[in-house]
Amino acid sequence: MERGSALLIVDVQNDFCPGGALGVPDGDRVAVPLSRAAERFREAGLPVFASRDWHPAVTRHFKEYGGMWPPHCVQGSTGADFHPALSLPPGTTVISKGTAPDSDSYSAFEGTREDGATLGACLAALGVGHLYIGGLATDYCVRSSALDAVRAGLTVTLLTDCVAGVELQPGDSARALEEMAEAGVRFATVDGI
Ligand code: VGL
Ligand code: ZN
Repeated sequence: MERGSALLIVDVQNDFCPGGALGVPDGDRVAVPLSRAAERFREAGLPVFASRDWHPAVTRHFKEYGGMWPPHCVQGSTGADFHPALSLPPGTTVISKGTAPDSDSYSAFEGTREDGATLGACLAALGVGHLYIGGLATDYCVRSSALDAVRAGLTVTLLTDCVAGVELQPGDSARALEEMAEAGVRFATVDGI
């Protein structure tokens, strides 16, 4: 958590938690450690970003329109709200993604702040060189965001005690972790940073 670090909390939303439209096993268990991480970043004066999956009601991301997922995280729905156990410090920047009706947009780097600025532009403007990432889901949006962060030239640390995977196929999360490691992503736990 040196100067130039930032935290990205990926998609800790009701629909990705048990009982939600696309419940990730143990998805709710990342909320508490990520809240702790966010508080530590805030105390250190470091930026915190929280992405949210933010889909229109009709999108090719959903099964009924040719995609692979049941409807989830529809803009303005309760399922799209951040999980109640996730506490975001004042000043957290929300990044919305998946708003285009014709793409999956798994990566938070395809998302934008309320004023339309991309995540990449926000990070660059703040001089962020090291991005810490946790959230949901390991095998989709976390994976995709971490790989994009590496491609953007950032040092990336994945908080391994703050992620959970969809696991459509058993082993998907483990494979995603391997892929991230090969790309140069570092691994740490919240208490180790
Ligand atoms: C996600 C599946 C569909 C994610 C989003 O946030 O990982 N997964 N949409
Ligand atoms: Zn989605």
